[in-house]
This record gives sequence, structure tokens and C-alpha cells, in this order.
Amino acid sequence: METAGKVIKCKAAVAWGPHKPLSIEEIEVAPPKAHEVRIKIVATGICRSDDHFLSGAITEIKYPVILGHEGVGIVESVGEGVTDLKPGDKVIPLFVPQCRECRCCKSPNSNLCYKNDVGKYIGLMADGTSRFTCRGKPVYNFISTSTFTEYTVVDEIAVAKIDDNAPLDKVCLLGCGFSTGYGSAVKIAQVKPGTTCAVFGLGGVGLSVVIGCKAAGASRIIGVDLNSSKFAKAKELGATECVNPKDHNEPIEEVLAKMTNDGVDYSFECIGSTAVMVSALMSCHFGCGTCVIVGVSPSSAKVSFDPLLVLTGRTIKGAVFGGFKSKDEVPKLVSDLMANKYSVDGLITHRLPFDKINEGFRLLREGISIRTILEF
Ligand code: CND
Ligand code: ZN
Repeated sequence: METAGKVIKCKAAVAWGPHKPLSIEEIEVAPPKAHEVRIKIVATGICRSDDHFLSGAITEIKYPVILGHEGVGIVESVGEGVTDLKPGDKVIPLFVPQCRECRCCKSPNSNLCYKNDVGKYIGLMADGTSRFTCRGKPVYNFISTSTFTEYTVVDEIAVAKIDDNAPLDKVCLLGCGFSTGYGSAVKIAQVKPGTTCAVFGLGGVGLSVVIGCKAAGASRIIGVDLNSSKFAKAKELGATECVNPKDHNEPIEEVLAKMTNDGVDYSFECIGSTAVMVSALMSCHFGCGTCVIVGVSPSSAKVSFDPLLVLTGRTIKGAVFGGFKSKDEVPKLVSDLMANKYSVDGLITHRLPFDKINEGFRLLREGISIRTILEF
């Protein structure tokens, strides 16, 4: 392409600090260095995790930064040494990379590549530098991806090539929300047919857990949310019942215990509230229940619970990105979507032009949207 090797000037939503709206700015995106890939982003979703940084709930991140981690795009150019991608390839950036060399990548039981930036928030390429500048200042990247920009640069271990015919206006959700929720049910909990599940938090992630529980053959899927306007959609996607804790005087774990003969087989926390994490743990059966933590909690949050809860036989576990080994498994998730093995249509409630990104965040904060897809 004629832009290869040159600095590209383009539009991006820059976060200059917490508690401020994103600012649409012209930025410069440097060409990819060795083992890096420059991508033209076509569509990106807004996930609650992006909002954790804007709202100041997670404080470790450095500014200015370009957020966004649920995107899809087309390779513009590749740096030296990149052998598995070429300009024109359709790709999904991966917020959990897969280097295939570290202990996690070599273990069948982990997907958290050592080269991930989740929780560390260093915000730089593998070589320790940034490819973005705005108004003469370097701009940090976000968990190996940065998709709130027309062009981004990622390390080759943080991008997966997908089918040439993939529907780009949908598959961006496989970059985070859908895969995270679906994998939490089918891969981390390994929900079995005929079982009972409770899903706390019916946003894009929780509803994807619902889709996963249904696909796995659960016979009861109980949605739990403080916002009852989420219930219709949850039922459409597979929830068999929904409960609003506000409608009950007893704690939600007691309500669920009564409904399920002493507790569910699997509970999922998809909110990021430490109080709900404990409720979710107490909601699963004392002898054979499994609780999966999916939500991301604020910086310095701590969970405390009676150890007897697990001593009696409960299991508590968690995962990022649904436990999927990203570079290997995202292309398969895309193929399965194209083969109609599942659908993400129900998760997409809004579409907006990229410039309306702050409106997209408002819809999420006010509990109106599930996923807004921003299109360039
Ligand atoms: P979203 O905000 O859309 O959904 C959260 C839902 O929880 C909303 O429907 C709320 O009404 C509901 N809720 C809030 N508080 C309570 C409560 N106390 N009891 C019951 N319901 C409540 O968020 P999302 O679906 O985009 O993301 C959910 C979480 O998952 C969030 O913490 C995000 O950061 C995290 C996440 C994790 C991962 C991962 O890899 N593990 C990846 N992406 C996002
Ligand atoms: Zn996410």
C-alpha cells in the first residue's frame, strides 16, 4: 500500500485523563517496526473495561492513552519478520496475546501469555516504545490493542488473522465481550448438560455467558441484575428465569438457594463487584458448585469470605478472555459464527459513527445499551 513505511495521520479518540470525555483528535501513527503490524480499524465495540479507566475505577493506567480493545480491521502494512500476515488480511487485535513460547502459552490450562499487559498497563509496544503521537506528545497504547483509532499498531503476537469473508460489522465482539462470556461458560466452568446456572450481571459479557450456558445444554439459566430492563434480552438469548435482587428482602444467595434446591451448579460474576463475587460464591451449591469470576473490580479492591465456603466443596475460579488461547482460537470462533453455530446479533443494540464515541459510553453507563459498535 502507498502508506507503507510512512507516518499516517488519522483520527483517534484520545483519553487525556480520567473523568474527562474522550477527545477526537488527529494523531500520527508510526509505521510498524520488526514483528509489528499496522491495522486500519473498521469497527470497534465499547466494553465496560474501557469505562473502568475513564471513570477512574482502575487507576494504574498512564495518560494520554488510546483505549478500546474489542475491534476488527484490515492489515495496512507489516514490519520486518512478520510471516503470517500480509496487507489486506482481515484481523482481530488480541488484548491477551499468545507468544506460544512462555509457560502459560505452553500449558494447556492457561491462556494468560506472559507478554500480556492486563493489570500491568505499561502501555507500550514489546520494544518499550509507542507508535502514537498527538499534539507532539507520545500517547500510550491500551492492553496490546488500542482500537479507538482509525489506525493502530500491534505486536504480531497480539493479532489473529480471520476468514476473508468474516462479517466485520459483527466479529469485533469476538475481540472481547462475546469470547470472554462464552468461554467462561464452555471452557472455564465447562457447564454440563442438564445443570443449573446463575449469571450475575446481564451486560455484553454476562449475556455471552448466558449464550454459552445454553449452548452447553444447561437446563436452567437464572439471570440476576439490578436493572430489570435487561431481562427481556436475557430471556431471548437463553435465560429461563430472571431475578432482581431489589425485589427481595433476603440476600440474593438465599433467594437462589430456595429456587434451586440449595444452590446452582455454576455461578458467574460478570459485574466486577467484590460484594457480588461473594454472593455468587455463596449461591453455588456447598458441595459441588463452581463460581467463575469474570468481572474486573476497581484497583485495590479485595474480596474476603469465610473459608468454610470452599472447604465444603465449592470451587472458585476465574479467567480473562474466557480462557481462549487467542491467536489459535479466535479464528475458529469466527468460523463458528459464520457457520451459524452461535449468533452475536442479540448483543448489538446500537451502532454509531466513530465520532459519537462519548454518546456510546453514555448509553453503556446509563444501562441502555448492551454493545454499541462504532464504525469508521
Ligand atoms: P455492563 O456494564 O454492560 O454490564 C454489567 C451489568 O451488571 C449491568 O447490566 C448492570 O445493571 C449489572 N449490575 C451492576 N451492579 C450489579 C449488582 N450489584 N447486582 C446485579 N447486577 C448488577 O458490563 P460488561 O458486560 O461490558 O462487562 C462486565 C464486567 O466484565 C466488567 O467488570 C468488565 O470489566 C468485565 C470484563 C472482563 C473481561 C475478562 O477478560 N475477564 C473482559 N471484558 C470485560
Ligand atoms: Zn473487554
